[in-house]
Amino acid sequence: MSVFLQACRREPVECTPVWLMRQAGRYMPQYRALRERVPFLDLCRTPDLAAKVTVDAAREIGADAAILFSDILLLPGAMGAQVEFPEGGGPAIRNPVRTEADVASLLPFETGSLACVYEAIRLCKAGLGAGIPLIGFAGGPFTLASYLIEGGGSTDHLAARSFLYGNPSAWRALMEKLAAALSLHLRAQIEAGADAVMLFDSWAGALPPQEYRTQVLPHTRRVFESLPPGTPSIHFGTQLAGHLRDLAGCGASVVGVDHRIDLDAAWEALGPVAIQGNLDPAVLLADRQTIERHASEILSRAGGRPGHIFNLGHGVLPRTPVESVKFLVDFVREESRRRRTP
Ligand code: 1CP
Repeated sequence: MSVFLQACRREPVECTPVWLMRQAGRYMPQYRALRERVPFLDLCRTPDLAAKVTVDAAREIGADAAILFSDILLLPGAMGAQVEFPEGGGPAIRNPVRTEADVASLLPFETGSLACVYEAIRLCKAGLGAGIPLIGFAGGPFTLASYLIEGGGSTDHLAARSFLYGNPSAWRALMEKLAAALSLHLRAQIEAGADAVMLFDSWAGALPPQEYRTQVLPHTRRVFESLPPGTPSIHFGTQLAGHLRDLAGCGASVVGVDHRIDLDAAWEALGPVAIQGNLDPAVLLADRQTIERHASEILSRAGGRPGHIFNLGHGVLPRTPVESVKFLVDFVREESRRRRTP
């Protein structure tokens, strides 16, 4: 079995598995060249192109796992949100959710509307072979709700937070709709061949722990609990240091943490789950010695305990040199193997 899947199960491994969020993306010249010709959503919706981007990126950097090239906003799009990715700007939703009636008019998700995603997964599996596992994914309930309500990206998520406080029954209905859709979407990805699935609840840290615990987490847990038993699952979010004790019970086998917390402190708060993280993506803009020093520190904080998957604290930054990414991946593999050799 691959070191990535072993680590998801907290089994001992010969070296620490490593992959990077956004490992297929704008820091890669081949990706930028492809994007000159193909709009982002077309790329996501064309199975052979999405699969090629996924497989090429994982192979080029030597990652221990591939993540499907897609986007979290495809699912809201399949539920009636008019999602656009304007060139050079963040995503936009032209018909944001602002009232209880807007929530009611979101369509129930049918997997047939994202058949292109499942086809891309089948092609990825054929291209990757048995050696490199594939991660399928979706956005977490709070993060999807935030894009739907804000009508795009947001730094403070104020519209989403005030919707939660001001319309508790509509919020609950929205969470229920999203959780049902997420469960179907993730299960269809697993059926198509994804070896593990990940929920990116990237912005859930915007909520106070009490609200997160009561208004979001039960829905997240229901999604994870609906997956086929034994399927490795990852929950990721940023700025969740105050939520870790709650996240320990989210139902995922792995919790991804960002770089705003020490890995060992996070693991202590989480208890017996696997952990993924957590190098500051900005470290990859520095020289090799600096990359080595910071990656070593994370390996030391993991302390050789089973169940650590090395990753960044958030996605690879577009300015990152490809050579630095490859250097990091090789370094983590070699250094973690060296530390395990008596
Ligand atoms: O080429 C381009 O200009 C598009 C840039 C881009 C890419 C490469 C977007 C637009 N999405 C993606 C791919 C993507 N998105 C992946 C592919 C797999 C990988 O290599 O990791 C994944 C997992 C995502 C997930 C995603 N999309 C998240 C969660 C992860 C995170 O970064 O926190 C979020 C929040 C989005 C929304 C989104 N899509 C794209 C952008 C620029 C954004 C963020 C905008 C914002 O800040 O609100």
